[in-house]
Order: sequence, then structure tokens, then C-alpha cells
Amino acid sequence: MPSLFRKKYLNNLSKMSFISTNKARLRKLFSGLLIAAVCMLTFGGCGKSYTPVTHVVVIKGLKFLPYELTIRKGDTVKWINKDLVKHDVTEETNQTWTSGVMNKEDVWKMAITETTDYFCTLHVIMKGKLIVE
Ligand SMILES: [Cu+2]
Repeated sequence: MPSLFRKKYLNNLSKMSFISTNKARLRKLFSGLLIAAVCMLTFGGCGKSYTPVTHVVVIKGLKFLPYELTIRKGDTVKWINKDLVKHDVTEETNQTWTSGVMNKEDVWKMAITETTDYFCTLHVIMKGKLIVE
């Protein structure tokens, strides 16, 4: 009965390919899950899950306090002038950004994306540093 044999053979073959397709799907699914698990363990979740925070630098006694601040990219730094005299916050190397004049109790803030040295143009001895990790 060659034709019956052939029919069984083909039937088995189609079952096998169905199984192997399912195996491939399962393998894909598991590798996807594995990648997701590794991402979550390594980075605390893939994508931009970090929520930037705001840091405060107090200007007091002709000083930026703290003088040096380590932050994460995209964090905001807020300067508060607690001195009676005017100050500013200015990027030191090329003066690419500045707060402008800050009077007593003035607040100025900026999102920081790279490590930056800054100073006060009104009192050039006043210096600060932001380190982006
Ligand atoms: Cu100043």
C-alpha cells in the first residue's frame, strides 16, 4: 500500500513542521523574555526609565555650596542667591550660558547635560563644578 504509506508520511511530516514552527516561536519568545530580564537587571529596565531630579546649589558668602556636584545627565541644578550682593552663574570655558544677574533670593535653574565648570563673572574667584556621570 504505497499510497497509504505516502499519506501517513506526509501527514507526519506536516505534524513535524508544525511542531518545529512552534518550537521556533517558543525559542523566540524565551530569548525575548531573557533579553528583557537581563535589561531589567542591568539597567533597571530598558529605555529611558531614569527620571531626572533637581539639585540645589546655594550661593552664600561668595561661594557656591556645594562647590562640586555630581549629577546624572538631564538633571536640573537650581541656584539660589542667599547673599546680599548680586551674583551670576556662568559657564566658565566659553561662557556658553549664564543666569544673568541674580539679586538676593533670586533663583535660577538649568538642565545640565555635560560636565561643566562655572563661575560668577562679578566675582571671578567664585567657582563651581558640575560633574555628569
Ligand atoms: Cu558673585
